[in-house]
Amino acid sequence: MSTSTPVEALSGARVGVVGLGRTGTAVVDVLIALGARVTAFDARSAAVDALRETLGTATADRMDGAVVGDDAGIAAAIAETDLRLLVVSPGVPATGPVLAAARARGLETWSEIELAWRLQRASARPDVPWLAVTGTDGKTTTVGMLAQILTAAGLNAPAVGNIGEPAITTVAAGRADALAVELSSFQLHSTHTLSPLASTCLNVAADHLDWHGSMAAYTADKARVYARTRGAAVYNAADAATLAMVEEADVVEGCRAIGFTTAAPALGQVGRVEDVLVDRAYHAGRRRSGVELATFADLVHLAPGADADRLPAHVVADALAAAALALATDAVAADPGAVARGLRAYRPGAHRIATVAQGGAITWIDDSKATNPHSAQAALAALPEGTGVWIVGGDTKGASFHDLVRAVRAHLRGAVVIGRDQTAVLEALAQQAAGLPVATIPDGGPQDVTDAAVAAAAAMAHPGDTVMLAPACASWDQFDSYAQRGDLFARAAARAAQAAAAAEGGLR
Ligand code: UMA
Repeated sequence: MSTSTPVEALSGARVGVVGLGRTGTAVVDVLIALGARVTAFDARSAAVDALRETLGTATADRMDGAVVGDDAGIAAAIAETDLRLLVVSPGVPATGPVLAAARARGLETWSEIELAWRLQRASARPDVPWLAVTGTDGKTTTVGMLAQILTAAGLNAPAVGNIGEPAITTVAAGRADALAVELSSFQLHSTHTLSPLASTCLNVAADHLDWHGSMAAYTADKARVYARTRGAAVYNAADAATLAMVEEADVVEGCRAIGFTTAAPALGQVGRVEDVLVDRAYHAGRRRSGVELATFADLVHLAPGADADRLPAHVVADALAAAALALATDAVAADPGAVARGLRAYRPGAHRIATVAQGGAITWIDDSKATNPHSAQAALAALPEGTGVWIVGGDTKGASFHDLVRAVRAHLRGAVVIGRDQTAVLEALAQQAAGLPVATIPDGGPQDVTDAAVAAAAAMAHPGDTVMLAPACASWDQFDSYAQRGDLFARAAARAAQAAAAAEGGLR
C-alpha cells in the first residue's frame, strides 16, 4: 500500500472519512482545519447530525458533503468519488466492503492514528515521543500506569488512543511532552509510518476474529505495533508469540528487545523478586545485578481488600510492562524513582472489576470492560466456589465460550444471558455447565435489557453471593459502549441493593 501523501499535501485534497463516532468526529475537525475537502460517510444519519452539532454549523458547512448508507452503499459511493485519501474509523472491519472498495481503487487508507502521527511529525514538536501499547488484555491498565509514571517524571503525558481520547485531538492541541498510546488491532491495521520510541504487545488471545477474518490476521495486525520502534521493543517473556513478533519486527537500528516477567528477571528484562519490581534491562550495572524499581507496597491499592498477598499477577505484569516502556524515555531514565511514584498515583478506570453496590449481603461487580472470554475468566475465577451470578453475553465477535465456561463453572451459582444473538453463549453453558440455572433476557433497549438482567440476577443470588457483569463480549449489539453498559448496570444494581437492604431491614 502506498503511504505517500504528506500531511501538508492535504490542504485542498479530497479526503473521505468513514465512521463519525469519537474518532471520525475528531478527524473531520482536524482535516477541515488543515484545509482538506472532506466527505464524511456513516451508516447512521444520526451520526451526521451529531457531527454537525459537535463541530458547529460554521465548521460543518466547510465539508464537501456527508453520505449515509449501509456498508455496500458507502463502498459504492467511495468507488464513485474522486478521493485522494480515506481515513477509516476503527469500527470499519478489515474484511468488509468499504476497505475492499478502497483497495480495489488503490486508495490510500489511514487510521486516525496514522493521521495523528503524521501531524505530530509535521508539527512544531516533531520529536514528542510516542509509547505504544497493544495486546488482547491489560492495555488500558498499562497505558494508565505508563501515563502516571511519565507524569511523575515531570512530563505532560496523557493516555490517548483506544482508551477513548483520540490521539489526534491531543496532537492538534500541541501541549503533550510524550504520549502513552493505547492501540487496538483495528487501529494498527491502517497505521503505516508510526515510529514509537517504545512499544509493546502485552499478550495475544483470540479476539475480534469477525473483524479481522482469522487469528493469523489479528496477530499480524497486533505485531504491527513493533514496526519502526526506535528505543525499546518490549515483549512478554511468558507469551512466546510476543517475543516472535519482536524478533520479526522491522525496528530502527539500535532498538533493544526488553522483556517483562513476573519471575526473576534475566539480563535484558524487568521482573519480580519476591515483592520487589526489579530492573535488569536499563541500569548500568545490569550484567551483575538488578536494582529496585518499586515494591508491592506501591501497588497494594490495586489488590482486593488492599491485601498485597492477593495482588493479581496480571496487575504486576502490567506494572512491569509500563516500567519497561517508561524507562526508554530520557526523563524516567534520569529519575527511575518515578516508576514507584507513578504506580502509587495510578487509579484503575471504571468498569474494571469495580464493586458498584452492596445490599442484602449481595455484592454487585461491574466488569463491563471484560469484552472477551479471556478477560472475563480472570474476574470470575477469583470468586469463591458456587457464589457467582454471572451476567454474560453481547456481541460475541465470533468467539467461542466453551473454554471459559469450563474454567469458571465451579465458581457459579447461575448465569443471566444478555445479547441479541445468544446462541454461542447458551450452547457453551448447555454443554460445559449442564444443570446450571440459566435465565435469558429478551432483546431490547439498553435500559430494558439492564433492568431485566439485574432483576433476574437478584432473583438468583443468595446472601453472600456476588453478581458479576463480566459479559465476555462487546457491547455494540445492544449498547453504545461498554461504558454505557457498565453505567446502566451500576445504577440498576444500586437500586436492587437498596431494595434488598430495605427488605432485610423490614424483616428484622
Ligand atoms: N460506522 C460505520 N460503518 C462501519 C463501522 C462504523 O458507518 O463499518 C460508524 C457507526 O455508525 C458510528 C461510528 O462509525 O457512527 C462509530 O465508529 P467506531 O465504531 O470506529 O467507534 P468510535 O466512536 O470512533 O470509537 C473508536 C473505538 N471503537 C472501536 O474500536 C469499535 C473506541 O474503542 C475508541 O475509544 C475510540 O475510537 C477512540 O478514538 C472502544 C473499543 O471498544 C473503547 N475498542 C475495541 C476494544 O477495546 O476491544 C477495539
